[in-house]
Amino acid sequence: GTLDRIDFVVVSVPFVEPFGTSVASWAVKEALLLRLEQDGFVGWGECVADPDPYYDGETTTTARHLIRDFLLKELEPGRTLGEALGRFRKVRGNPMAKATVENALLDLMARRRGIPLHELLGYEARPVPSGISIGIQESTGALLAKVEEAVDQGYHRVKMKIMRGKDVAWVAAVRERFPDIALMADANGDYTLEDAGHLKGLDAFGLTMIEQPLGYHDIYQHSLLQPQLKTALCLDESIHSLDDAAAALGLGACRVINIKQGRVGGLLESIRIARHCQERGVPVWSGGMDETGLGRAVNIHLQTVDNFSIPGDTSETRRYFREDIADPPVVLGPGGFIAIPPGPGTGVTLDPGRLERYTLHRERVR
Ligand code: OSB
Ligand code: MG
Repeated sequence: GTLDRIDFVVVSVPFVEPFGTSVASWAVKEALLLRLEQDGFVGWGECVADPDPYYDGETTTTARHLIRDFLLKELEPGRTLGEALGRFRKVRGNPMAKATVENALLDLMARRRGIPLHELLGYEARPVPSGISIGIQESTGALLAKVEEAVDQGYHRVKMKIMRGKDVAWVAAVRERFPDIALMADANGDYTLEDAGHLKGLDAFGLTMIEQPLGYHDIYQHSLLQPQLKTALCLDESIHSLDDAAAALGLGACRVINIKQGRVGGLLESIRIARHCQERGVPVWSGGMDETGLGRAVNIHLQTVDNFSIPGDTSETRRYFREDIADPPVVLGPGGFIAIPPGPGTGVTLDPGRLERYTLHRERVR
């Protein structure tokens, strides 16, 4: 059926502290939200693009353009959800924009049916493991303090950001202090193949994986690096679709894939990737994009899918925001696990007062 109303809301929610990678540092979470209303039901989608092109080429502004001028057109009355999403194929690239619309439609559909998102996708609820991604720190002392806090809180795995000049010695310091934790490192593309010898130095620390050491769009050079390392490589930035994932596995470029549902065009493509990987014995995990509670809930539902067998970037709300726009907050339950928010759709609701407070821009599309 037709949608009664479509709105964009751009929010800017301050982080508790800036989040730094090898490429950029963000002090606030700026996100494009899409609101779809039909017959009194409302579905929301959060776009994972940043306002800048420093993690990926898409931005909140390009996503707004793609959604408004190209993707929403495909949601014509009489078309099923599957038909409409199939039509998105003719729009090249822009998976983050596509995922935003898909997420909002799936949330709307699940709410109409009165069922949780994971059930709409066909998966059963289960407790989701926790993981934390610790940004680039000023000193190894500061890093050790962050890791200690995370370990005390019961996180199942710790990911530390690395970059040139803050890598082997920093991982060594963490590993020496915490010999038994599940630890991994994410370089966000800071190295080249010429650094292979240096990166081999990371093999000594029993990392569960090294995420995206080489170019942000590269698969081939990772396939040359992987055989030189004992440690499994994991691709993040380079994977935008099932085709990319198939290329990476076919070339032996990695032994793990980070699925960020927003980066690969949505939940349905994520499930296709998870299956493809499962058939080849490659585990996947759910990467985060520092989402608000809305996008984080989507990632939690996704982790009910088979083959999400490694803890992801799913952390407590309080680690990102003093005040979030969504309820309920994500908290670590018994054993460090996270419960799926109960209720229809994503299970989270946006608080009108907080949404208003953090809104930068609103646009009624239809
Ligand atoms: O590379 O995984 C990444 C956040 C923003 C952009 C890129 C990345 C990240 C994270 C944080 O690592 C994950 C999270 O806690 O949501
Ligand atoms: Mg990453």
